Amino acid sequence: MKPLGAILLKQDSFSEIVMGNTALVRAMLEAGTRVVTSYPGSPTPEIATAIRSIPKEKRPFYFEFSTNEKVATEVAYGAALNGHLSTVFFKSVGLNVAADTFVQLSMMNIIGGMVIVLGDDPGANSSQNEQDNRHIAQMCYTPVFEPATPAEAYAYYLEAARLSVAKQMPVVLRLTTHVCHAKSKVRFEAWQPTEIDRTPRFDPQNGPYVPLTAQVHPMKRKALARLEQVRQYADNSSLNRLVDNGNPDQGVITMGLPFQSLMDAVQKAGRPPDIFKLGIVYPLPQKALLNFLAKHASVKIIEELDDLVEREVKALAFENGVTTRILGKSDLEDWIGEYTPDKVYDLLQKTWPEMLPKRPGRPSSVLPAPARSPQMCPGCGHRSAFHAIRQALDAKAITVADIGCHTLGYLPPYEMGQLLMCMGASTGMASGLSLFNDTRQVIAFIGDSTFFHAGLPGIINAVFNQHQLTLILMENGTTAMTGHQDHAASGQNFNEPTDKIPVRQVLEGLGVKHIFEVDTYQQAQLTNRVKKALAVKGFSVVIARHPCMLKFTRKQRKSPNFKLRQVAIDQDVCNRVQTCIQTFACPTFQRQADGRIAINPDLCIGDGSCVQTCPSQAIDQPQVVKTE
Ligand SMILES: Cc1ncc(C[n+]2csc(CCOP(=O)(O)OP(=O)(O)O)c2C)c(N)n1
Repeated sequence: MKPLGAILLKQDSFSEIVMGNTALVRAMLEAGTRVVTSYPGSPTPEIATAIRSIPKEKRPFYFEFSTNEKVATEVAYGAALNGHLSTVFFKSVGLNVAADTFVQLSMMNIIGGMVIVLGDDPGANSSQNEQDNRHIAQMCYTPVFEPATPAEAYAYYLEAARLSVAKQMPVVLRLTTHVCHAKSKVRFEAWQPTEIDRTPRFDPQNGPYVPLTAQVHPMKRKALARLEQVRQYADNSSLNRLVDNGNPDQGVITMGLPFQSLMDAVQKAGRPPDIFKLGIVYPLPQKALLNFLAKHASVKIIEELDDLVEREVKALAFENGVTTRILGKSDLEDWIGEYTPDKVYDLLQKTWPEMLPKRPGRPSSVLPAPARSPQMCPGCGHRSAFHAIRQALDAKAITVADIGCHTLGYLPPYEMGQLLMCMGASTGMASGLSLFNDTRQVIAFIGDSTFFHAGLPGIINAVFNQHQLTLILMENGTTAMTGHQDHAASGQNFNEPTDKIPVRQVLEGLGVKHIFEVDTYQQAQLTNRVKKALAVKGFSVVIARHPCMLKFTRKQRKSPNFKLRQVAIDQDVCNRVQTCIQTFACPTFQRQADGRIAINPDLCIGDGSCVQTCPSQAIDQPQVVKTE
């Protein structure tokens, strides 16, 4: 089988089974996209994986992971002003970070065109909420396309790019988790690489680009006028389509994943409803929808998360005197979670009980998959850190988490990180918790990617306003949580090696006076340094450093000289106090039926960070167990 990069670069038309995220990359090539930027976050990082599969010298566009979503949006916007079609992609909550820039885009003449690929996450599969970003796009007068399958992700990107270039406006391609990650057959068109135009074409005459005072209203008028043009375009676009089942009584308006689920459910319907599938979810095709309403006695709106389409369709019907019965969300659960085939089946059944039989319950012989709680990897430096830091804290200490692998410190037995908000929020929240507080220690955590992403302002604030807290900077050299993307202190960007921006020097530059550094495997030393940091008057930082062991061992295992080492338990010495399980909690340690503790050979990576944690010294230093 050909490598993915070679498949993506094929010049003839072809079909392939691919993930939605991969299909997008081919669409970027075909559309002539020249600049792509991102900050990692599920469900979109595999777009970068597919980009990486194309050798750099054959990639007809520039790609970077920027320091955060706002910067990524600005880089893509700047490139578009030079005439390059550009794309920025990130996860749902990334739009909050990018928002200050994103809200301005619709007022600008984006000469090269710009597609914003948004990975929304109904179900909160890997996000701290399930925000519906259609709201934000509406607030910003920006069209939103929503595909339902990988094939549509490909086709809709191409159309979004065409529209964006034609109207010189931003267009959002809103994906949801299962459209990004689903795999299905996609037919790709032929493609010819074209020469990159290296003339910087920025011209202020193409603007205005400075939205100040008198300029704001004309610029806003332009944004609204463009949106109106897109409304008319939406009415004629084949991205909105009718599935005509010849049913004048019942119709459904839906889009995206709920459409796929609905198509599944209606297979069992005696008399299926007509379906209006929206591909452009903002602005809505008003004439086509009015026509659909007028032709049906009752219309159900099946939309994941919030009721945006429902409200607009109801308003449309009201304004036009249409008396069709419009059925929207009926209870709280309709606002929550993904619209899976089962959920949509039940919704349809509840709306029109005669249409479908009730869904049979799960046979008692089929057990649900056991719930697995998330946990840190064997050898994770964060585990050693939590184990050691716990010893330095009073029982009443307040511990504030940030987002990253270290968030898992909130789990038992570590129970560190009693509150969590969003990226970069830990130092600010901890600063607030330190006010009028002379009795409880306050410590905050932050990962190194988050430090650069959104952590710096909180730290500057803590220095500037002299807050009394200790920040633990968990430096593992990578953005571990989202799949090991490089960041400013990794010594490597997406394209090439770079100078590291050392976190210590950044902290010094920001005016942090009390900085302690330690490798997290040196647990006693770490406990000690945290105690010292807590004793400082004012703001202090402990850099708790250890490479991400998942990344490190993956690399090691590829070496021809790799030798697998593992620890062992000396059963004669072990007195079964179970510190390894109860307190250190590396998943490698497993309790046997007879009460003995064993090492799981599939998990132990032989890092030996556990050896120091056993009070009876029953864990032997790692020894070679296998040579590959
Ligand atoms: C605004 C925003 N963008 C992206 C993400 C996805 N995300 C979760 S944690 C994280 C960073 C993790 O890296 P780091 O701070 O270095 O911590 P580590 O996982 O390496 O411990 C990212 C990018 C997010 N939650 N919010």
